[in-house]
Amino acid sequence: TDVFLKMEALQPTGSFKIRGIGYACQRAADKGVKHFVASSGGNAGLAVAYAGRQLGLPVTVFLPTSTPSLMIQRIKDEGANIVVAGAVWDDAHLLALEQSRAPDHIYIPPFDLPDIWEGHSTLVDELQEAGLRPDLIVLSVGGGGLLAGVLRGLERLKWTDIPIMTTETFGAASFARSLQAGTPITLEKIDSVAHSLGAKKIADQVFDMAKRFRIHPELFSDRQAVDACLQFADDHRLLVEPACGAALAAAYQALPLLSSARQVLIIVCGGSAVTLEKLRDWQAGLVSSI
Ligand code: PLV
Repeated sequence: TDVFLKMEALQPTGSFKIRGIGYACQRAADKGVKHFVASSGGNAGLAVAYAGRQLGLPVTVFLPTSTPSLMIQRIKDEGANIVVAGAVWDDAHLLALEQSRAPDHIYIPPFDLPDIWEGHSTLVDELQEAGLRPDLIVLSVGGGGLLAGVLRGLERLKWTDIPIMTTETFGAASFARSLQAGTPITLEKIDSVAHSLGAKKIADQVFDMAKRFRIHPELFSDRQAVDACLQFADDHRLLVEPACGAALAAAYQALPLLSSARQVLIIVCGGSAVTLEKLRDWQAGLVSSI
């Protein structure tokens, strides 16, 4: 199997988020919006802060208390105002929505917005430009924005036969559990070090889009996701979050679906809320692989 890596970790702000969020912010600025309000587990907020600075507009980011201080600092360094509120992203989201009702303000959510999916879909156009038509795509799912973008891109190219392996951790499995239930369900809590996958519920529209595709949901333990990040750092000299480690774990665990494919594309979605020390601490504190 040839494994190709789409290195979204190398984007400005360290994740794929700037594709869709940059596009959404640019469109809003063109329409005369004067202030961006965001909620985020971290990476989406960093992307909004970056886009706001590029566009010369102020940004306020609502973050849950689970956001690591290094991420808060990174967002501050982009010049954004920060409000830390609520235990998980869903709480921060409700507060940000409220705040964005002010005149000329717009709410930029982390994943549930068609403009964001449109921006993310450019990732698939780049595959075509590079002459790569994979026979399996592996990607992580939080609220489903990355998945929606990829599905949108595949539909545009009429590549809808390409199967998708979605990866999550057991404690943030809102998409896999929803597929099982046949309807989007809300998790009672997020229980994973993959904080960036921590949306309690997948976007409804994304769940509906996914029905038109062959989706193979896979779940990994936090330990497997963290181990994959550390292995990846050794192999490719690049740090990524456990949210991304979940996708990498599919390869490091050599899942049969990957071994039977000819050309696999793994989206290395990245994530800035990570240090080598943090990964090592997690690894030391987590129970062995399930
Ligand atoms: N993170 C969102 C949602 O958090 C955020 O606010 O930053 N990989 C990384 C590194 C991410 O940061 C995210 C999303 C995902 C994967 C999942 O993307 P999604 O939400 O579009 O499925 C709660």
